[in-house]
Amino acid sequence: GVGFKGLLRRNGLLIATVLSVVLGISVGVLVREYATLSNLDKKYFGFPGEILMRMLKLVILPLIVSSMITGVAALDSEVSGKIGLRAVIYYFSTTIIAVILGIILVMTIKPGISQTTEHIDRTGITPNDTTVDTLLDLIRNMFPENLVQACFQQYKTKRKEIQQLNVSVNTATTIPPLSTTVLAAVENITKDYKIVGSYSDGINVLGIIVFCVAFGLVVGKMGEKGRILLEFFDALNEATMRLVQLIMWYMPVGILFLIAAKIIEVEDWEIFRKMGLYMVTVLSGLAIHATVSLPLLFFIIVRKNPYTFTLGMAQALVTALMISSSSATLPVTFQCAEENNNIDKRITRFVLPVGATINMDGTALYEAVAAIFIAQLNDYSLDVGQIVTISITATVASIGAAGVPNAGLVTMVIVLTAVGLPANDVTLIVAVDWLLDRFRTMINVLGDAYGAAIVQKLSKRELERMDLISDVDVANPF
Ligand code: DAS
Repeated sequence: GVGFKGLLRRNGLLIATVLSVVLGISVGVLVREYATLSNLDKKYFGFPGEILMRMLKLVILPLIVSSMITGVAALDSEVSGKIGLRAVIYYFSTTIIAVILGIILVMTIKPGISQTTEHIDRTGITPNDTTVDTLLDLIRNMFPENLVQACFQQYKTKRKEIQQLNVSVNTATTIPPLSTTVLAAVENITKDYKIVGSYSDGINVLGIIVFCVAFGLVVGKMGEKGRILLEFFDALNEATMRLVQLIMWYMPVGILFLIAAKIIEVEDWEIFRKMGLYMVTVLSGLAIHATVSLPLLFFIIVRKNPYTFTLGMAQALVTALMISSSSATLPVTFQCAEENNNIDKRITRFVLPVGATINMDGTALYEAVAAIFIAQLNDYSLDVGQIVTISITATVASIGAAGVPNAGLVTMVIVLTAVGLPANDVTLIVAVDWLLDRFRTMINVLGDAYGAAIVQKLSKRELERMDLISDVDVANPF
């Protein structure tokens, strides 16, 4: 009846996307088992998926610029200050909750105890300047010297080194001793900061956000004179969101090939048995955070059914699961938050881009678990002080991680060096990172969406007051 048809129409795209995931996995498994594909064919398999990633990344820049500027300008500075503060308090508290959950789980399940690796002499790595450097660079990234360069500079991101790390796991029969190569490679990635902080595959997101907040505040105060700018960026936002709707129709196709190619490409499935308990620890932490901690906080503050809200975000969650990038999922997160969950544009435009860059509950939980797992692997007993250090550095590292694939893996070096753990065990973690990254990215996106709903609820008075005066206030384009 109407019900089913209505459901199909409303969720048609979501159903098609989920079907394409299932189809993609089965095609991937079938091709792996029964087809001998040349490297060339394997590359072709991934091509439609790569096109999807590129389309989503392409709209990140106009989307962030237009939504941040209009979002900030629509709120006067006092209100945007309050909303920003609420958002930051939410980000910190949910991230800390995630880290504590992760530490409790890894200390009880103890995944690292069961698997022993030969003792690797910890040549007493002392916390080096990586942590401080990364923090300084994070701040440095917020003030790009040149906006054009920040918007369009193409980086060679260091994902290649991570792939090499992968290779070293597959080929190495034993975990390499504290080899300078691995340590140097991972440190080199961190030093390069192409992933840490804010570079999401070609644009410096954090730098652009800081500029847009300042610019939006100034334009919002220009009254009639600023109107032309506000209307321009509002139209740009509208146009970009329409573009996103078109991209979303291509999504099922792109996702099918993306996941199929990934299944075909992965060589070593053996590692999943070896790292099984570790993965269970991470995945159960993420699951509890997503189904208990966040919904509880949501229910206490928003007083609505959190699971309906999560269902409204499903398209964005599946996207995040498939492309492991919060930044590239941002267009879909906007779409779901505004269309399905009716969150006020004045909130989403302001908090979603910031959340996608600095609010990563999944990543923080993952880094705390991985660090303690590595300590267990090396039967390296951590004292309370080091546990506290891990929770702080995991939080900072998750803020420092950009919304791109593998970012959480790279910033984990900060956590490891902070407690003097051998960073070379990262090679073990790397081998399963491509799968765990998807799930932690999904939780990152869910945390951002919940944040928008919670901040909106906490800002109800300000928004209502603005609705009252907005009829007279010409500068407000909404
Ligand atoms: N993939 C990152 C993201 O987009 C998360 C991570 O790497 O930890 O959120």
